[in-house]
Amino acid sequence: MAVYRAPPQLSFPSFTTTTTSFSPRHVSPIMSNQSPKSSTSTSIFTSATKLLWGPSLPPGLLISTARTAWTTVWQLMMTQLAPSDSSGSYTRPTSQFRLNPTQFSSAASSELHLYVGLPCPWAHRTLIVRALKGLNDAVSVSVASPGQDGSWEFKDYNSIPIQDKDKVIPSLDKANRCRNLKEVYKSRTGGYDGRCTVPMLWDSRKKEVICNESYDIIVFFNSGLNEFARNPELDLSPPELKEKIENWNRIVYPKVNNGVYRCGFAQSQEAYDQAVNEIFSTLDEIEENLSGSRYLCGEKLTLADVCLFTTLFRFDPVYNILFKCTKKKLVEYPNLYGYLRDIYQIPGVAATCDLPAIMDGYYKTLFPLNASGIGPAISSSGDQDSLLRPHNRDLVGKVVEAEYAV
Ligand SMILES: N[C@@H](CCC(=O)N[C@@H](CS)C(=O)NCC(=O)O)C(=O)O
Repeated sequence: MAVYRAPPQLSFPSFTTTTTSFSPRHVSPIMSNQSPKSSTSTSIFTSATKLLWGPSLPPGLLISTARTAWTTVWQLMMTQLAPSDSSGSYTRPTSQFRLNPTQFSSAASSELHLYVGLPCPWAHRTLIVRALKGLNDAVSVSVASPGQDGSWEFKDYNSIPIQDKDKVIPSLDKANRCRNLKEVYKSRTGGYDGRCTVPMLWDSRKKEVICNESYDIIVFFNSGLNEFARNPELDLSPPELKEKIENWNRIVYPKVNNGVYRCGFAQSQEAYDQAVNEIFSTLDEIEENLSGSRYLCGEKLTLADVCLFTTLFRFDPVYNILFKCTKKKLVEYPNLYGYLRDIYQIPGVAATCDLPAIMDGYYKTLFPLNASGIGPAISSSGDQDSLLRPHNRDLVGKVVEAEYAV
């Protein structure tokens, strides 16, 4: 397992805007509407401005000064939040701990523990495959929350009554009792001072990071732990579909999964234009495919669907607004929106989805994109209850066959 030392990059939970911590279970999914700026601080600010510059300040000067200052600070923050190339396109740092599941033969001698954060779409993949394969007992989980200093930290939510025992909720660190994820990474044999990302698969026996790349982890969960799985017969990457899955991954990862980040973190108009056009031309292509196919690769749910799902789930409430993926809303794509509901309704999946935590994670954490910290009201297409409406996707592909049979 190769370990690379990357410069510390702040990619997801790196900026916070308020000092109040937000419990997803105590507020509605529509987010708190409180601005962090109180009327007292506003009036102090107004008085200070008048005192310093007087009422006669030429507005042009104020605006151009503020614009220059803000743009400079914004660029500085964006460099930290989202490393980009010379054209202003976001370049995602590579994961440091990779896993080749075929080479990992010591599952029986390891004690597997998964670190996740609920807002993170990459971590969400691992929770879904863990749930579908019935690995909840074999792989314990700790759920970190975005902390005030931008790192992932552990908070205790045990006092909140939860009806669904499989519902994944923020927690303390159950494997290492650390206060934050950085401490866990640091405690590995040999130490560590690179990016501390979720998801991260940990071996509690050897005190070692097994992997922090989501796709490697879901491949491993799908086929590497069947002796411990409650659903060993479920194969989300059957040999006959492997090529199709890889083809879809080659499109969906850069253009959609990472495409939304390339859109939201773009630092030039050109970079944004390219990313946004690629997202929507790909969604158009998928929409077309889903008119005759229940899932991406046919009638069976595969790893390619899991990867697409976690981005689609966040699309209307987050990416469409915060990341300016605005050409269309997902709800305007009938097949994609039905497909989203179809997967959401598969037993086990909804328990891994937490819209309030997602809203909180994005709108309050990504400071350079949303300095006020205000969360928007979301349309009903984005809320979790509307995803329970019938989808009728089980008929897709079959209607055509029936027509031919007549
Ligand atoms: N390629 C990684 C990406 C993981 C990732 O970027 N996770 C973000 C949260 S969405 C994170 O933990 N960022 C923390 C940081 O960069 O400090 C994967 O697919 O697992």
